[in-house]
Amino acid sequence: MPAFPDIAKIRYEGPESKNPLAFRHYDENELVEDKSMKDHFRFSVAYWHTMRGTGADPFGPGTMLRPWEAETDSVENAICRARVAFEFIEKLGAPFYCFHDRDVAPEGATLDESNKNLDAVVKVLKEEQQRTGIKLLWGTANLFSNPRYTHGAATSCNADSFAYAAAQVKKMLEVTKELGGQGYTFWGGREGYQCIWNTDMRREIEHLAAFMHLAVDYAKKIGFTGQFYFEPKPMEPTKHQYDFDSAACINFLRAHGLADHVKMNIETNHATLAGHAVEHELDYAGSQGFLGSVDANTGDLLLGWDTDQFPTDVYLTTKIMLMILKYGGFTTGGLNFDAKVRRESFEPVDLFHSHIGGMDAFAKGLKIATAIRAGGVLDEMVKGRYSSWDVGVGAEIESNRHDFESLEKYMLAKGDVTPNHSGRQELFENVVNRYVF
Ligand code: XLS
Ligand code: NI
Ligand code: NI
Repeated sequence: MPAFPDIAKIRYEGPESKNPLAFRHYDENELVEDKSMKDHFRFSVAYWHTMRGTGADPFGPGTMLRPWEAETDSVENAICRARVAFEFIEKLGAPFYCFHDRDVAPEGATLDESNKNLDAVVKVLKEEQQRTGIKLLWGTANLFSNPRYTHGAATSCNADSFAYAAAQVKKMLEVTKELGGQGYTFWGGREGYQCIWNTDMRREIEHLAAFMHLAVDYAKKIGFTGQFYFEPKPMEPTKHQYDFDSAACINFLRAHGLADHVKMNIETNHATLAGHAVEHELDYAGSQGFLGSVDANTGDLLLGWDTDQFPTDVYLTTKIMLMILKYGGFTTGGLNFDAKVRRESFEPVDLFHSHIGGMDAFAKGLKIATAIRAGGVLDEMVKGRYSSWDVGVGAEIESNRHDFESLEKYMLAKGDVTPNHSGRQELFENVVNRYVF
């Protein structure tokens, strides 16, 4: 029995459509810069929010009406939920999904039982992938919910937590490979600390690096060739996470010999928690050669936590798409909606509204971004701003033809710097707006 009997496949109807269950901008086959929209975005549905989100918050229990959910979390129920997930993703028309091990199957009384539960559901996921053509963008393991990870997983003070996490990631690498997953993400749920007095930071960070090396080695051993991602988040649940932002993560990867194996999975709301805009994180990671994938969502300016809302702000999606295009587009990665409907939006149809809104906002953002690129005005203005580096002393410095002595000599002869380059921020902003409205 279908879970969404009244909802047909979501279609593109064009900007004039008033149908809440249609796309107005996302037309998966439309070519933009010689690539279909489907291939630009590689949209993915996050199993944990869309299929497991209950709406619970610290002040009250779940509110979501999900007629397909049974009272107890059995394997049988997990299988039924997996079928619902694919009905949803197929009707939505997203080509990918992502999940944690514990999202799709219940944890058993023992590790062995948990693995068996997972295998039973993975069989169904594989069947559904084959039936629909929907693919796994990346897999991951939940190394933060169970009390055994109270102090973290790889960075726990308890070595057994590290060992248990290793067993879980081993299994999830096998599962991700089995399902043809294109990547594997590390998000350090509790890989950080609450109190620096009780923390041996150097030791914890080294354990995290050792853990990632073990994962890379095991992937090689079993022939899993997907891309590894590291997802920055500065805080929540811990006070300070070691994967704070792109700069901290990339430093960590380089310092520990992991730079060739791991790229970044950048999440909008995590960037803002770190005091950055997402475009900063994307530009930083991209310029360093580490841009891999994106967890698409947005925060709320007035709430200081990871609210994981669906992105509907066209400025935001324009900025994200400008960065993605600047760095050559996605290869293994994609736009994973790590976003959830609000606690008050408890009906199944809200799951459609939220994803449709996000996909349309990205489609519009892509069109604006490509128009900005085609216009070439912004690029030209930026290039002009740095023109002193294209000739004379600037070009000489860039090609390593100077030292401090020669530069002193140059300046003694020249006299002083003429401040003749206005930043033109307001003009830059106005130029962007020419394309937005
Ligand atoms: C939580 C993270 C998480 C990761 C996957 O804040 O965003 O959902 O994306 O573990
Ligand atoms: Ni995320
Ligand atoms: Ni998040």
